[in-house]
Parts: sequence; C-alpha cells; structure tokens
Amino acid sequence: MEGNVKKRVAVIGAGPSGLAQLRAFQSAKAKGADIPEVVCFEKQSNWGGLWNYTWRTGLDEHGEPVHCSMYRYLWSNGPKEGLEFADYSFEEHFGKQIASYPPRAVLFDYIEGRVKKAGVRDWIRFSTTIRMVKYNEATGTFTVTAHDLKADRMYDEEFDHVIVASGHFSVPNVPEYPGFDKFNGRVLHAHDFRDAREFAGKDLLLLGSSYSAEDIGSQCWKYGAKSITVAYRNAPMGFKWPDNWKEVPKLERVDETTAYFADGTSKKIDAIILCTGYKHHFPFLPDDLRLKTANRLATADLYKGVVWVHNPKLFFVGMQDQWFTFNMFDAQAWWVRDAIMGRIEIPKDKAVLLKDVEDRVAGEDAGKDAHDAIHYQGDYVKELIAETDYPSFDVDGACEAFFEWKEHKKKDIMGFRNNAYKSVITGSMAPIHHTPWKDALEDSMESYLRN
Ligand code: FAD
Ligand code: NA0
Repeated sequence: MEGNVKKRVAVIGAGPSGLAQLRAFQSAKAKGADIPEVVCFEKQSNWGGLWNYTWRTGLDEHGEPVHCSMYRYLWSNGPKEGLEFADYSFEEHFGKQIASYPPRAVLFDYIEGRVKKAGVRDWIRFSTTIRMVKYNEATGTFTVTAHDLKADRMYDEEFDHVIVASGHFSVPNVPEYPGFDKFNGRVLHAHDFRDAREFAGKDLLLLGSSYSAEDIGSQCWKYGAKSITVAYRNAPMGFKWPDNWKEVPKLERVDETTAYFADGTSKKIDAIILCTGYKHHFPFLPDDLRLKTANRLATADLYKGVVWVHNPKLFFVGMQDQWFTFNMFDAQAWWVRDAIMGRIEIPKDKAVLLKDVEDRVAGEDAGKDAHDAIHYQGDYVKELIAETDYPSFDVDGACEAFFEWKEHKKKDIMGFRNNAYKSVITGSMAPIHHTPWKDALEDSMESYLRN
C-alpha cells in the first residue's frame, strides 16, 4: 500500500494472534513504513486472549460468553523454547534465562511485555465485541458492526481488510452420553474447569485423550484427586500413569453414581469432566465469510494458511491446530501485514489459491506421526518467515525441543516439566526449575522466577 491512500484494517481479537498482528504493523512503522490505520477490537477488558485468566465461567459481566479456557495452576504444556518470539526473547523480558515450562502468569507477562514495549495498547478498543462483518461488493469494503459493551452502544465502521484473530479454543464441543441428565455429580467441560482443588478426594471421570484430558487429569492428580479414570473414544494416551490413574475404552452410559465403559467395566465416580475439544466458531461472520474447518494443521479454505480463498481481503490468523504457537502467529501476522501493504502479491486466480490449500492438506495427510506433524508445521513457519522481514530463527532447533519434550513425556508424564532446553533465539540453556512440578503447589510469577 506504500504511497496509496491510507487503508483501514480491522483486527478481531487481542490474544497472542491479534497482538502479533499489531506488533507486525508497528515494527514496519518503526522502520519508516507508511502503515494502514489499524483498529483492534477485543471483547475482554484486557489483552492476552486465553492467557488472560478469569475466575468467571458461563457468561461475563456483560452477558457475553466467557472466552477464557485456562485454569489456575496451568503451566505451559510445551517447552517455552518452542514458542519464543524471535524479536523479543525471554532473557530480554525477564533480564535472565528462566526455566522451560512457565506457569500461565509468567507467559502472560511475557506476551504483554512485547506489546507494551511496542506501544500498541491504544490501537485496541477493549470491552468491544464484534457482532457482524459484511462485505460490500459495490465499495469493496467490509462493514464491521461493533458493540461497545461498557457504553452499551453498537456502531458500524468501514474497513478495507478484516483479520480474524478470535481464537478457536474457547467454544466447547460438548457431547452428551446416556444418563448425564440423571448423574448426581457435576458434569462440566474443560472450558469451565478452573480449580483442581475442587476435586480433591474425588473419583473423577474424564472424557477425551488429548492435551486437556492429560493436563486437567494431571492437575487434579497433583492437587489430591482420589482417582482419575480417562475414557478414550479411539486410542488411549498411553503414558505411564500413576497408580490411581486408569485409561479405559469409550464411555457407554452413566447412571446416578456410576460410569459404564465399552469393555464391560464400570467405575463409581463423583464428577465428569468433558475434555472433548473445541469448535471453530465465528458467530460474527456471515455464510460467505465464515471459516468452517476441522482442527488440523492444514485448515480448509485458507491460502498460505491465512488468506480466505473466497475473498482474499479477509484474513485469519492462528486457526491451525498448534504445535507452534506464538512464533507461528508472528510468521502469519508478518505475512498478512505484507500482503495488505502490497509487499507480497496474492494470486488473482482462485484456482491457484484452492490448489495451495489442496497441497497443504495432502502434505499434512502424508505425515505418519507426531514427528512428521511437528516438521510439517515447522516447515510452514519457515516458508512464511522467508517471505517477510520477521527475524529468521532456528526453526529446526525449536522442532528438536518438541521432539525432546515428547520423549520426556514418554519417560515421565508427571515429571517432564522438570527438564530444560536451549533457547533457539539466544542460544542459552534454561535452568532446571527449583522445585519439581508435582511439588510446586504455589505457582505465582514471584515463586517461579526465584532461582
Ligand atoms: P485466543 O488466545 O483465544 O485469543 C482470541 C481473542 O479474541 C480473545 O482475547 C477473545 O476475547 C477475542 N475475541 C473472540 N471473539 C471476539 C469478538 N467477536 N469480538 C472481539 N474479540 C473477540 N499454547 C501454548 O503455546 N502453550 C500452552 O501451554 C498452551 N496452553 C493452552 C491451554 C489451554 C487450556 C488452551 C485452551 C490453549 C492453550 N494453548 C497453549 C493454545 C492457545 O490457543 C494459544 O497459546 C493462544 O492463546 C492462541 O492465541 P489466539 O490469539 O489465536 O487466540
Ligand atoms: P483439547 O485436548 O481440549 O486441546 C485443545 C479430544 O476430545 C480428542 O481426544 C477427541 O477424541 C475427544 N473427543 C471429541 N469428541 C468426543 C466425544 N464425543 N466423545 C469422546 N471424546 C471426544 O482438544 P483436542 O482437540 O486436542 O482433543 C479433543 C488445545 O488446548 C490444544 O492446543 C492444547 O495444546 C491446549 N491445551 C493446553 C494445555 C496446557 O498447556 C492444557 C489443555 C489444553 P478422538 O477420539 O478424536 O481423539 C497445560
């Protein structure tokens, strides 16, 4: 766009993806570029997305669905060396190297540190939810309907581009099994889980066999649950679990007190936590703009993983399933910025865009296992950063940290967070944390950073 009339760009969401987008534009501005006017809309009263913890569940103070799916005592489930910003290292932020699996509050502080330094907070309209986005063929612009929740006022504004960065791990996928309506204990989804202490002394049933089941089960174990039973639909997680933890085949039904499984066994339980994943959910996008995709590495309908093939003025950031997170959002945000600023050309021929999506899907499908999937997403990150001025970093080194992490989990699922890895940004080794994860019941930033 350099040299053109100033464009207007709307960014929906100020989580890690939306903030990456703001930082991408700000970094171009800092290098002297004439950037578009960027307005970010965030429905919460603060930035950080999922990392902005709240005790609330259900509806918030304005009657809006609570976005947060995080819980107390959550520590990063992957090594921080896999997600470090290439333009803002942990050492720059904390003034020293820190241990590899920071609790939520520490990562929130890190995310915030970069955007505070960039000075982009006043680009964001907080407590403002986007209700609708419409594309106008005649003008080639989008009408964005925003709701200022504090003033309780709705208004429309025109934008040349919209970037959707509203996340996809907030709206729960909630299956129902026979007997849930009769069960005497609580049935809740992982999205509404907040404090493992609630389940101390209880016999718990978890459904699902992915990260939420693994981590919520581990939290509950750490804070004193009596037993954990995890029912899987397709395959067990297969870790070496503690003695009071069992994986069982699919749940068939429950009655008032007991769960019955596909292998004919049963277990008396006090509560059920549905760790059954999330939905890509965009109530503010009409049919012609709404992304419909499975949670996978190669999303449907996004050229280069970010451009809406049916209207290339619309972008999505962070919609993939995630091995890489913050640094992948950065790679995407820098690329989207350059596409909007005319530094990167998006092919005009829709067939080319569709072919790109098809190839990405085939590339992912060709992988055999998690190892291939990590490489696949690492290669995607490399592909994007090679096309922009995002600082290049050792993506293969980050993949190595993920491979080591997987091995550490296999060896000791309750102890993997006691390991340390080397930063691919600064080259320095993280210290081993002062307290083993299972004994660290207090996880404030102050206690984590005390070496
Ligand atoms: P989000 O963080 O979800 O942010 C989206 C933002 O959009 C939110 O602030 C939301 O309020 C806003 N928004 C949504 N709809 C609207 C609207 N209509 N109008 C205005 N604003 C809107 N990743 C890791 O790297 N390490 C981890 O340890 C890790 N742990 C996780 C634990 C849990 C329980 C979950 C669910 C996810 C975890 N993740 C982790 C993955 C997580 O998805 C990313 O770290 C990251 O938060 C994604 O950023 P995002 O900006 O794409 O989405
Ligand atoms: P997630 O685990 O919430 O992680 C999200 C799981 O749900 C799959 O195992 C799937 O089974 C199962 N499932 C879906 N429908 C079901 C049904 N009807 N009955 C039984 N089981 C059902 O979700 P997914 O999508 O990975 O798995 C769904 C994100 O949150 C991840 O990115 C993860 O990294 C993040 N997270 C991080 C942390 C920490 O950092 C903690 C929790 C979550 P199947 O059979 O399809 O495999 C600490």
